[in-house]
Amino acid sequence: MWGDTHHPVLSQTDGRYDGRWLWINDKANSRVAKVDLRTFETAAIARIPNLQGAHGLALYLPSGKYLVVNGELEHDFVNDSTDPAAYRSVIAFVEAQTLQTKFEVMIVGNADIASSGKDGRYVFSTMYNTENAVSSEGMIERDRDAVAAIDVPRAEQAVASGLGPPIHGVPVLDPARVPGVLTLIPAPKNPHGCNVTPDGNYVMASGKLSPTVTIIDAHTLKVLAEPEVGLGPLHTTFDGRGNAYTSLFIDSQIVKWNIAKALKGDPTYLVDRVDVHYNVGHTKAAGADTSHPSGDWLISLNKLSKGMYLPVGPAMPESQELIDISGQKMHVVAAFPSPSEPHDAVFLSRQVLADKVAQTYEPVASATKLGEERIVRQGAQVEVYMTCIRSKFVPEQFEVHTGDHVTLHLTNVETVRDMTHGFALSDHGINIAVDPGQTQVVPFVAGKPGTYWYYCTWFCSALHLEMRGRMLVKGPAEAVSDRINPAGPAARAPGNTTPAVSYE
Ligand code: CUK
Ligand code: CUA
Ligand code: CA
Repeated sequence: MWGDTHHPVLSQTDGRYDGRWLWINDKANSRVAKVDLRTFETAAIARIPNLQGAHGLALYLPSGKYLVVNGELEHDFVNDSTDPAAYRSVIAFVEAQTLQTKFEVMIVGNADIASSGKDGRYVFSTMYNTENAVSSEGMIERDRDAVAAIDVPRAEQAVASGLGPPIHGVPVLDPARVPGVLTLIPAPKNPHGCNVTPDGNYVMASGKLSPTVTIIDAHTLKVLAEPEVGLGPLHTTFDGRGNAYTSLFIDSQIVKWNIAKALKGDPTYLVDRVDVHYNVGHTKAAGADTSHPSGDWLISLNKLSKGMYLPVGPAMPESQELIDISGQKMHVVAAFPSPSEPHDAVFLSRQVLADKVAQTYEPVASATKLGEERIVRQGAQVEVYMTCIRSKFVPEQFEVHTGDHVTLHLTNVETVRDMTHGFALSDHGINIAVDPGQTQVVPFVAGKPGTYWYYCTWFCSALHLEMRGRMLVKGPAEAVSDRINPAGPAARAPGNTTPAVSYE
């Protein structure tokens, strides 16, 4: 029920963000998720076979056909042994819309961060453990590790001609048997960030343990230059005007440098550096993953805040900073605390979303309509079809037996944007939000006999507190009724003589 998410990726059409989908990795559970930007809700989650530690994530460009998912953690996925000599990893190609894993490329070592070329040929991944070691010391033995370049059309051909024997249902290409599918480009030392420039010409591998960024030609795969940028370079982003911005974890800086000058060996390639607070990890400029960055803003996602904010315990809030990059010099314009940890970000103009985001949910065919609320009982299976609208649940009462398997189908019949209602059920571990037009389905087992109130947990009107109802749990021998409660003043408890108040 939880994930370790790192890297959000936005869908693109013609080299621009199109505001439709966002994908994100779950490192801990080897999964990817797809978020529908009409609702900002998760539309699908899929597990990737053979892969452990789904880390780097990139969209294969320009088609957007695949997500490239990097396996960071080596293991023996062929025989499930614990023998490190058999440890391998995979870079998975997952169909972006269906989340089906189409094929994988096996690597010795691991894959860290991913980025796609722009012409449909190569995708790139940094590898910090070419040693294939299992200890921290072992992983930093070599002075150079690698950037992996996968020739995607070559891999597709190989899969089509049966060169990828299926492992756990997925064709896996072994580069030892399929020449040309994988090229390893040497890069120092435990390289981390992997970022293709907006024009698709270069891949930047940020050195991490080396104070350099390795510039690789994205077409010929040759190393072109290795400019020094500062200590602990982690990620590089772009303004579309020929400048790169690299985060420096150890120096706690963003450094701006000119790509053409660095390639020519012009010593004035460093343009500007700005202090951030503190220990920046990812940095992202607006639109930097597209072919058309907007070149105006950059965000610095900082791992530590070192006392910038209120002392709220041994753990502190972390920090993010917004930086104006529209001019020659960078300017930090805002810093704000954020929960641990602000990892990576994508950055798009709100205009892109303006005509995409839904005002309310389109009711599904199975949505309960006003007046059609009901209880459907089959033995110990009980379906409760409920509606909610300001400020009432219907039914306000239903009966079940202890131990019944109850499924609540709750439809919010509001037609106004932002009129969310919540539903919490006492002592049953349930609290959900239901947005306008949305139907949520919640299964649970009825607890011991007694009265359990459910109540709205989203402050929705002056009658928010009154928006509540009862689940009456009966003993096994007691009769239960399928009648849903009478509405209005008649629902007063016997003996209560206070007249009902009516609200418009
Ligand atoms: S990567 Cu995932 S652990 Cu996003 Cu720089 Cu840090
Ligand atoms: Cu509905 Cu509060
Ligand atoms: Ca290494």
